Amino acid sequence: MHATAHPVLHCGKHTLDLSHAHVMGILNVTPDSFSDGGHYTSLDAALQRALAMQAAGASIIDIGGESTRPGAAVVSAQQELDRVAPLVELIGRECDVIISVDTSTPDVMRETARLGAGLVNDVRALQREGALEAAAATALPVCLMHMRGEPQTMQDEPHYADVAGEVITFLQERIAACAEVGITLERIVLDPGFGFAKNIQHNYQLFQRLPELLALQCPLLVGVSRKSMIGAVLHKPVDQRLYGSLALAVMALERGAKILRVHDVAQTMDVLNIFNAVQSAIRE
Ligand code: 7PM
Repeated sequence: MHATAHPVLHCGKHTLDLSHAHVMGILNVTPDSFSDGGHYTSLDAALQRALAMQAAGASIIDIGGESTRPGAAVVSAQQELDRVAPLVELIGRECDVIISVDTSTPDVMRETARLGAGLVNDVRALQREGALEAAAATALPVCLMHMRGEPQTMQDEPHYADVAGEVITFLQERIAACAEVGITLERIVLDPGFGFAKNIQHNYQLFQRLPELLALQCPLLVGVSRKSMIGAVLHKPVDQRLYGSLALAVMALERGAKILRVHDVAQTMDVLNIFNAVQSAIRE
């Protein structure tokens, strides 16, 4: 069930086996802590978090330099690289996980790939000038995420006639753009972009219709951990959204997601391992 045409992702020196689902742990890079190119204590704290996520079962660690959060300040390519490069180097050396770099910046894609990153995670789906070519040159897989506009303004009354249909059309167009620069389907991961230019109803409609995205023949990444779509239903602040996040994790797996982007790796691994136990019982 839900088999994509390509059962593995080749992420540099690592291979991600897509016959089962995986957890991508979020490594929060606080904007100020690496502005000097790598303060030892901040770098060490990040490494400790990365090691803990690896021990808890994460297959991928997602490192963000330029903040993708709504309303976040724009940083220069050099600032972004100064923040993220020391981490990619350090985690690449000390951990045995795939490093994903959350970036839309061509130079950051190129340089972090050189330093050992295994996945390009672009919330702008390679729409920035030169991003398609840079991603193609890395030879790494790319995660194409749906968003409309820019993080600063994307939540200003987004409107869709058919949110799932429009997300699918957008992702199809980005797949076609990738094909033109030689990024083929076996290098593409798709992400509907929960919380990006979508209101609460949009997010739940899209989540319900996640299986329709499987028709695009690429593995699906879902990032809902602690997001406002959970807060809006539960009326709970971000630090009390774990059970809501785990509920959506189960349902994302049921709907065919192959990568879950989460803050709480150990707890999500329990969900994933139970899901896998049920799945393998079905197949026997
Ligand atoms: C507010 C909104 C705060 C969003 C933080 C976020 C995704 C991502 C992010 C995602 C992929 C967060 C997000 N979300 N990359 N980067 N998919 N591929 O929760 O859903 O960290 S930022």
